[in-house]
Formats: sequence, C-alpha cells, structure tokens
Amino acid sequence: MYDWLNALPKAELHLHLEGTLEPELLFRLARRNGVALPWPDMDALRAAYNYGNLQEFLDLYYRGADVLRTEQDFYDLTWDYLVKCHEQNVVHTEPFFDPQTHTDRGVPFKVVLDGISQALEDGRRKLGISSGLILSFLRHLPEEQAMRTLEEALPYRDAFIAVGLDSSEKGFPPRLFQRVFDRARAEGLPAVAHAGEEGPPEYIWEALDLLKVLRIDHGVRAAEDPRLMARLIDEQIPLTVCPLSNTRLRVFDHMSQHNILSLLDAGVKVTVNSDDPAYFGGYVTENFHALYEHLGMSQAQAQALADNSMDARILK
Ligand code: ES4
Ligand code: ZN
Repeated sequence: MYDWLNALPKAELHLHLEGTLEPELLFRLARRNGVALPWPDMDALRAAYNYGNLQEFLDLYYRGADVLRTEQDFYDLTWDYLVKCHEQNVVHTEPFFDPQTHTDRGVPFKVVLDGISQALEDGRRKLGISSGLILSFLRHLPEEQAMRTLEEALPYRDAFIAVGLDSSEKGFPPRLFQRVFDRARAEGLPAVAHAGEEGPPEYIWEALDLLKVLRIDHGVRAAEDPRLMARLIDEQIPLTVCPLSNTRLRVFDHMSQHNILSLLDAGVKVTVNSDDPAYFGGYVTENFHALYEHLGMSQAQAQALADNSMDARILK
C-alpha cells in the first residue's frame, strides 16, 4: 500500500518550508554559519521532538530556523523539500514561509525570498513540480508587524500566490488581522489561514467571514459545530489537514481517533498534508500511509483525498 500511495499524483497545500529542516541539514548549516546549538548532536535534537502541544513544538521550530542565514541556506532547504516531493509524486506544492521568523533576526527579506524562489524555479525546470509560494504572518506578533511585512513584500508581489496566518493559535483570533488581510486582498492576493487546529470553531468562522480565506489550514475542530460543517460542505471550502502533525501535537491522542475520514465521508473537501515533516516524522506519503494503517483508509478514499488536493489548488 505504501508504494501505491506514493505513486498517487498529489498536491501539497499545507507545508511550512522552515518545517522541512531535517536534523542533518540543521547541523550542516549550523557548522557552515558558525551558529552554536543547544544540542550536542542530532540524536539529542531528535530526542527533543516530543511535544505536549503546539507551543512546545513552535519553540523548537523557531530555534531550529536560526541556522538559516544566507540565500544559499534557503535554497538548500527548499531544494531538499522539492526532491522529496519528486520522490513522493507531489506534482504541485503551495508552501508557506514565515518572513518574520527571519527578518526579526536580521536576515533581509530579499535573501529569504531569493533563495526560496530560485529553488522553486529549479523545481519547475528540473523536476517538473509546479508551485506557488504563500507568505504567512505570525499571529503571536502584533498586526502592525504583519502589515509592515506585507508592505516589505509588495515590491515582489509576483513572487507570491497568497497570504497566510500561522503560529500560536489560542488567544490570537483571526479578527486581529482583518486589516492586513483587507490590504492583501486589495492588492489581489487571496488568503488562507490556520484555524481550528487548537483553537475553537469560532476562529474558523472568523477566518471565513473576516479574512475571506479560500481554504482553512487544519480546521479539524469544525466537527464540533454542525452549522459550520454544513457551510464547509455546502461551499466546498477545502481543509488542509495534517494527520501526523495533529497526533504529534496532541490535537488527537492517537491516529485511530483522527477525524479526517469522517470529514471526508460527510462531504467536506479535506486534503492530506505534512505541515512540518522534519519535526513530525513524515512527508505526504507517510501521512497517507498512517491513515491506511490506523483508520483503514481505502484506495477509493485515498484517491478522493488526492483528487481534492489537486482541486483545492490556488494556482490552477
Ligand atoms: C505550524 Cl503545526 C503549525 N501550526 C501553526 N503554525 C505553524 N507554523 C509552523 N507549523
Ligand atoms: Zn501549519
């Protein structure tokens, strides 16, 4: 079944480039850039990949991202991910990057963007993988900083297909970012947002009604709200679900309790994605395979999930 799932042509719609930083590359870049690390070796780092919730993961993810300094670093990070896509028949990807994670450390916006964009271009040319980059704002920081980031990005408007919203969810509702999303829309940039991962269904309503998103990232807590479920089904709003992420971050205690196939069978347009594969133990195929192993996903369900991912692309 692994090989069959791997061979399915699919799109990935929820992937943080910073979350593809494998321990090997992290240590190599630390050495290349002379960055001191708090872990003596890769095994010690891997031992830290044991999170009680989203925030515990994010603390490690931002710490890891500190080794990314040069344009070449961002190129290498993105290229390694695209090679994985190629191996797993991900024919289209719409990855996120978090510019504030880098600009707040003094890495210029253009350094980050140029490294990523060059790798995406090489991915199109050498691997045949189509792609569109999503600029994601950090919701644990004030809206003014997101607005400044958007303004810094607008000279490179054509390098993006959309804006997104990520980082710590609880206590940072989508409504706090309405003005920056209004501004992005006025510039012709569509939106997506993380909502209903750890946060309540109300955050999904706000993302739809105030930020006017085309897709919800995660969204698994929609199942708690029957009116919201009816809307997602009626309007066929895609949810970019990340099964291994949800179990690693304890959104569900065990994969056998994950609700993705119930959502699919109820008529919700759900897709399978890897979120932060270096930190959660697998890329897209491993996420599909976990659904087969623990939820008894059929080939027809897998095909429907893969078809949904192709349909839910922003870049058609
Ligand atoms: C993230 Cl799993 C997850 N949730 C929210 N923000 C994120 N940034 C990177 N991974
Ligand atoms: Zn995410």
